[in-house]
Amino acid sequence: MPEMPILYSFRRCPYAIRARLALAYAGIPCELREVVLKNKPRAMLDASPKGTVPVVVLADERVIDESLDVMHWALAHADPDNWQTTPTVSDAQTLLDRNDGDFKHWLDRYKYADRHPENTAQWYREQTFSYLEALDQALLSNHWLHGPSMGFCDAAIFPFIRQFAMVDRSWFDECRFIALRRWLDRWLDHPLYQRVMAKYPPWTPGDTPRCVDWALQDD
Ligand SMILES: N[C@@H](CCC(=O)N[C@@H](CS)C(=O)NCC(=O)O)C(=O)O
Repeated sequence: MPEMPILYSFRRCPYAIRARLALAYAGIPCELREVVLKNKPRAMLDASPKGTVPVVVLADERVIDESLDVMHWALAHADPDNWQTTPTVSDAQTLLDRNDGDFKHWLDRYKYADRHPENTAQWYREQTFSYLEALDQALLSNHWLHGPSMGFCDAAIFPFIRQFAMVDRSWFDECRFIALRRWLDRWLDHPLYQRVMAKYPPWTPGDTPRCVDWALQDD
């Protein structure tokens, strides 16, 4: 059996979560190296000097260090439920661009409003509403952005909405974006999500490799 890809990951990072969702879905076992962002391992920085997670190092030493690229690579390997089908929502790519652009920008300010005292947390939250509204509308007639079953955009966007909801869970649970709330609940109950959120201690060089076979992992 060829050597497994190495995945540098941080459990709560939304970019790392979307990468792990795709790897788990595609059934690609990995050597998982949990990273402490304040103390990134030398081996990770040697592979990808920009210092963000996720980073995948393949057996042939190729490096994939953008989360969407990790997803595409995983799905090229296996896509059992057709995650790559065209989403039902016509502007799914626009939603994804907005997610990684403006929405992430405001999400960071909402989450860390104390570090951005020019405005209140509530104000930062309001800046996300047009995007949340668009997602909510898209989910009104279908369970998933891709239609009746989940797909690439669902997996790519979900970890960011999870993070947003967790900033003030009681506010989110009462907010007007009802279809979006149901979509989030569907995700949070999903075995795929639960599998990729298993907790691991940080990796240090010399550790026995922690091989994660997502399919067999205990939830
Ligand atoms: N465009 C990158 C962004 C990844 C990213 O920013 N990850 C954050 C963690 S959520 C990170 O590693 N930040 C570096 C740091 O905090 O030092 C991707 O899609 O993979």
